[in-house]
Amino acid sequence: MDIMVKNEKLKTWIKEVADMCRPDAIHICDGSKKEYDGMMAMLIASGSAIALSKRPNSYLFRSDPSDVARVEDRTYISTTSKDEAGPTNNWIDPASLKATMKNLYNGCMKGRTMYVIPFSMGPIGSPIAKIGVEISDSPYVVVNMHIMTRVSSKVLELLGADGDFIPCLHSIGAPLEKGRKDVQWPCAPIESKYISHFPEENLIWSYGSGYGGNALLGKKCLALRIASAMARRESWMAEHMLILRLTNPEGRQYHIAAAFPSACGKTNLAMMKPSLEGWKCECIGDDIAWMKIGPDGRLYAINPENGFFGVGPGTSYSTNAMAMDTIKENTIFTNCALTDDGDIWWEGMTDDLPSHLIDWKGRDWTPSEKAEAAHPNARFTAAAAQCPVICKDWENPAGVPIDIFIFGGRRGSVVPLVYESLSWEHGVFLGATAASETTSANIGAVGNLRRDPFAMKPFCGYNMGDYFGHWLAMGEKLGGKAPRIFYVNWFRKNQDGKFLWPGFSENSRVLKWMCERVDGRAGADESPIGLLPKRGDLDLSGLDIARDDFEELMKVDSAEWHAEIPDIEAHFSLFGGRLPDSLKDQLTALKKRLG
Ligand code: OXD
Ligand code: MN
Repeated sequence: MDIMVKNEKLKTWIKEVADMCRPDAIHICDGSKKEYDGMMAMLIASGSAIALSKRPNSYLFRSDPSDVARVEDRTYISTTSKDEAGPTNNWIDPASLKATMKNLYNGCMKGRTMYVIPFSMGPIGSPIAKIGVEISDSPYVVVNMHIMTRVSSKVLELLGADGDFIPCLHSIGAPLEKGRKDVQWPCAPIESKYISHFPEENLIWSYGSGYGGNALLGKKCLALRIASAMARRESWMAEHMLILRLTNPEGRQYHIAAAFPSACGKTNLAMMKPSLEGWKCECIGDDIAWMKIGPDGRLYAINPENGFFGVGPGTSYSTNAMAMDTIKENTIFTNCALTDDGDIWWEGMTDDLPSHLIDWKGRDWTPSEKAEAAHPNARFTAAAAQCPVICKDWENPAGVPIDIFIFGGRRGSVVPLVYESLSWEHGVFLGATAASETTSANIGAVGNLRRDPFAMKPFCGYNMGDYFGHWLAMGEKLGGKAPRIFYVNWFRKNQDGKFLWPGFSENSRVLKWMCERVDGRAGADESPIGLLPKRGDLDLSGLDIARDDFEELMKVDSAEWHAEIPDIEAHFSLFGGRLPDSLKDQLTALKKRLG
């Protein structure tokens, strides 16, 4: 350890954690291919990973059935005052949360190796990057962090003796007694899982889960919850947004950042193949955007991640061919089904069902089975650089200038395909009131409507009322250079429950209208909720959509919108005095426009 770790804060922290967690060994990760291959060999030998004969250098993991998604109920923002965490976060005061967790951490790594993972969010050494160090007793976490972040001994060099980093402590919470054989996916029971954030000291403590955002602490914990609190202090933005570059047939580029709740199609949109002739889409990121105002006064975005942790089910060559090509090799799969010839499969991947599979729980599966073969939140982990449409500027430390923000969610009714905000303040109102039917990215009921402001409800590291205020303040700073704001709903259904809009590549038609709005070349109709494209404004050439269906898709029904108001009022009332006046004014104005 002394050879590699020169940083005083890191040395002290490693010692403190080792004294508390009492691992059998300590391994300082260097991020090399040798390290990755060695860890995978060990994971195969222990029975945790299965090498896939059909996909080069790719592996399947199966988690414990109790540990399959983020655990929002067990996720905490621990600030000195409860009000600082706000009404949308779980809160326990730092002293008692730390006391509880120290008890859990006490001896929790016995029988295991403690990995020290130095990583950079954003290109190593770039002025916008942030350095984190995750300590974890999960080798699965190490291999995933290798893909999702930049793990490297260069990070330690950069830290030098006195550089600062964000400490991210993780344990699966399953000490291994001497002589006991390990289980395939060790973790702690749900009631002792804690995913804790201490934004006042830029500190993360996670215990008990090995899955996704609970355990890969660079992603939701650092790049969103901790970063959002830093961003507010330092006047920038950390958002749950994909970033894409759209180029029109004349070669003009537009950069779009879009916030949708988890498992609502961010990865699909980020890698979309436009159905419109001559339009091109390139991916910069599929989940997180960090944005700063540049020297020209515009807002510039970077993707702090290095890979995609995408939802498998529903991904296919017809819905997202670019994702399918991204995961052809060098990919980690979690909770997918295994085919008889050594490949993975999930619901929606192919039209025909395989005649036999091993399901995500390791049991035989045939099409007569009622249960899904892959878990609905089954994931792939693959390097962004493998994406065939990754933008050449995706690692440019200067970022890309954002022209358009999109908010949205999954709504079977009420909300039309697309509309534009009337102003920045109205756009912030649209973000603040965004609602979506819940998905399996979180443990809990699926399909219930919930307000998920800016798709950040599970990820905002401070009082959401102040977060709304931060958006308004950023708008003031950006002035006339602020991105235009739109709201979309790809998921509206007719009375028979059929989707009214084909989605996927056809969403390029909606993006084209937005770009033309930016250039002042497309028209719109005023409606009580915002600006809607008229039929002629949206390029529907070559698309077979019945006139009635289109009208249904774009319908703004006053009675339905009136019925939304009490829910918006109840949502706003949560924030009490922290709700900015301008959002109250927006609600009053909406009511007035609805008549
Ligand atoms: C994700 C999520 O994994 O939002 O990106 O759950
Ligand atoms: Mn996400």
